[in-house]
Parts: sequence; C-alpha cells; structure tokens
Amino acid sequence: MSNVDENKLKIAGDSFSIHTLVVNKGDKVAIHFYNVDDNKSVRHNFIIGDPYKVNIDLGFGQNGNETFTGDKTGVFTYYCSYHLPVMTGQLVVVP
Ligand SMILES: [Cu+2]
Repeated sequence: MSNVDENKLKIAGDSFSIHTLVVNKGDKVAIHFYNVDDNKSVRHNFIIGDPYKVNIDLGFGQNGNETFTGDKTGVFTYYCSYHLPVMTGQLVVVP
C-alpha cells in the first residue's frame, strides 16, 4: 500500500484488496491478481491450499489469472506467503 507509513504504524501495509470472497458451490471462480506494490523488489503471491491448490506468484507490476470451480463447500484461507500473517483472506464456498 502506497499510502501507509509502515514504520510509523508498526504494522505491515500489505494486504489483499478483497478480504472475503463468497461464492456458491459449483461456481466457476476467476482470480485476477495484480501486484500493485510500489516497491519494485516486493513479490506477492495468492495461495489457496487443498483442495483448490491455487498459487499465483508475481513480481513488480505483474498480474496473473487462475480459474477453478468451487466444488467443495467451506471456508478456505488464502494468503501471501511473503507477508504472513498479515496478508490473508478467506474464500467462502456456500452450499
Ligand atoms: Cu504479499
């Protein structure tokens, strides 16, 4: 985030722009992920573990897409492995 002074706040400003994604079971989910960090050396990724296994890893200025079908209900955490524990969100697949 460009408008946050991370040193002043003593928290990391890194976060996903969407913290909760809610979809219906059976929906086709399209993830469009952009690294808009203004620090050229910072990578970000978007990871969801089992059962969806999504991993989009991006350098400065890059973007990536991934699609999957939300065929298992539940709450699944997505995260950026570079910025745990602050850079996380939840995918909620409702019946
Ligand atoms: Cu990150």
